[in-house]
Amino acid sequence: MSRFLRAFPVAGLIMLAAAGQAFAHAHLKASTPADKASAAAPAEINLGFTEALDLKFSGIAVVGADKTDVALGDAVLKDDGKTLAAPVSARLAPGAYTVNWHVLSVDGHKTNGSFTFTVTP
Ligand SMILES: [Cu+2]
Repeated sequence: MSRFLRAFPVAGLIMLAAAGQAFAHAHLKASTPADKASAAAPAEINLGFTEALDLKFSGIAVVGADKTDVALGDAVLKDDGKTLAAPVSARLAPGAYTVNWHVLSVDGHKTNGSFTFTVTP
């Protein structure tokens, strides 16, 4: 025990809790399509996270350049518990798209983010 922790035990606990949370949150590790990728129309949006997710409170939305929502099938959680995927219902026309995601990791923390990709002709 350092002198600091003896003098400020509550501050020490808060610091430990904050450090634990930084590692426990689900961050997007990899995706298909990848961030800023130019690729053929994807059949599925696939997002790999650093932590296991709670499917019930996790979701993916894709928006086209004209702000219209792209129809996706129901999102599923892959066997590793960390990969969220949703089938793309219709073939995407060439153009720019934004993926918006939100997830709840099993530690109870919510994270969200977005990235873009381009479908080539
Ligand atoms: Cu967390």
